[in-house]
Amino acid sequence: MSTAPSLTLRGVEIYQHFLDRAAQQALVDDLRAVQRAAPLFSPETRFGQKMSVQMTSAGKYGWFSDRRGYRYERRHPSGVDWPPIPESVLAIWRAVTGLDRLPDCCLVNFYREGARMGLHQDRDEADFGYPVLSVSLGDDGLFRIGNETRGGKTESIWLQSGDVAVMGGAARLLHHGVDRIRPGSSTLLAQGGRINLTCRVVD
Ligand SMILES: O=C(O)CCC(=O)C(=O)O
Ligand SMILES: [Mn+2]
Repeated sequence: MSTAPSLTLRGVEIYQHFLDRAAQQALVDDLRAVQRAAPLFSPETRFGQKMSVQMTSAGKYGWFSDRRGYRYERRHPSGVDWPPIPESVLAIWRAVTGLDRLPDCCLVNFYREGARMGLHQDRDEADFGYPVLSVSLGDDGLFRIGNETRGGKTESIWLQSGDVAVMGGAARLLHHGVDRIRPGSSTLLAQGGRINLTCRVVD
């Protein structure tokens, strides 16, 4: 593990190949347990459209969306508590951010072929002083980074399995999204696809 980003794009710090194959595999195993406790679901946007990404969460809060809007919920839609954030994920947070404060939510996004995530800001949290940390596993994902305001020029980078990205400081509120994944680009996930973990301090 290194603690300096290998590249910075618009202030987003990207640690390429941060996790070796064994660490990626261990994370996938831990996430399987998370998904058993809190199965993946397909939320609706506040406009009533089903999102192409499936998700679940671990931690004190889970991120949720439906026609009432975007928000954090204390429980999975089934009514069960979200499972705790795996130690393997917290270890990445500690190593990269150096913070004592741990994330309240680890959102797990699963992208099958054709899934995408439109440009958005992460702004459902109370304190934007804390960074957002994201981990990529499985197939490559084309990550687009824009500006704090909507519109304008954007830049993209293919995030690969084992890459970690941090949006903090001046980059905390940049618009970002995933245009598409590259199916078959990784052998990590037996069923293919891409997993993204997004860790955030919520309260
Ligand atoms: O999948 C990604 O890399 C980004 C996910 C994301 O931006 C989010 O869940 O808010
Ligand atoms: Mn986001």
